[in-house]
Amino acid sequence: MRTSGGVAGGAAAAGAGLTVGVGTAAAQEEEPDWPEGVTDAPNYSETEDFRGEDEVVVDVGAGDGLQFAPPAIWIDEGATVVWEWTGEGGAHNVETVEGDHDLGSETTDEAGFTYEHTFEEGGITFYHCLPHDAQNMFGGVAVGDDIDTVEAAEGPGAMEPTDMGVDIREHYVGVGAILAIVVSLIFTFYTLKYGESPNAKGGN
Ligand SMILES: [Cu+2]
Repeated sequence: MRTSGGVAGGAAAAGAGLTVGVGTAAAQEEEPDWPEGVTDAPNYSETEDFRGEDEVVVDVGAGDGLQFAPPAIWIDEGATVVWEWTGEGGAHNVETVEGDHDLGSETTDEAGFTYEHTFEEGGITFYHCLPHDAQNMFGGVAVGDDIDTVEAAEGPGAMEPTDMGVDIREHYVGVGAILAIVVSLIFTFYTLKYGESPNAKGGN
């Protein structure tokens, strides 16, 4: 029958509407608006916020030896970052690719070697290890509160369509599903009340 088909379709649409609705409820927080390379670092999942601290240590040659860790940090103006070589992964350096701060260490494989930079000015900088640029040995430093930010999911468990570059208009799918339910219910109601054929319309 047409009417039962309409109800079943409405129920299926209701399920889709609920799924999208849950997605929009995910907690959001601010992240620096990183240049594209920073988030391509193999160990990047989110920005680590070290605001409030005077000094932050970043390992050079972390993970498989070809990573900075943590790869993306957010610090206060005036804070110092100390890059510390692990000795793993061969010779590395720290060098600005683009951004507001000039970073440039020597290239070495010496364990315990350090390079430090005090970030007096606000801004965002994307840096890399030149010998391992092809391996995405990338990092980022965001400084101060006066920087461009984007909304980001908190934690790796909160990946939602909107955080993966899907347009916000996707949420209209949920609204559309609810409208479809309402329309099919109204259709069902009128079909049941007034019947399906003109012959039935007159009643007894
Ligand atoms: Cu390297």
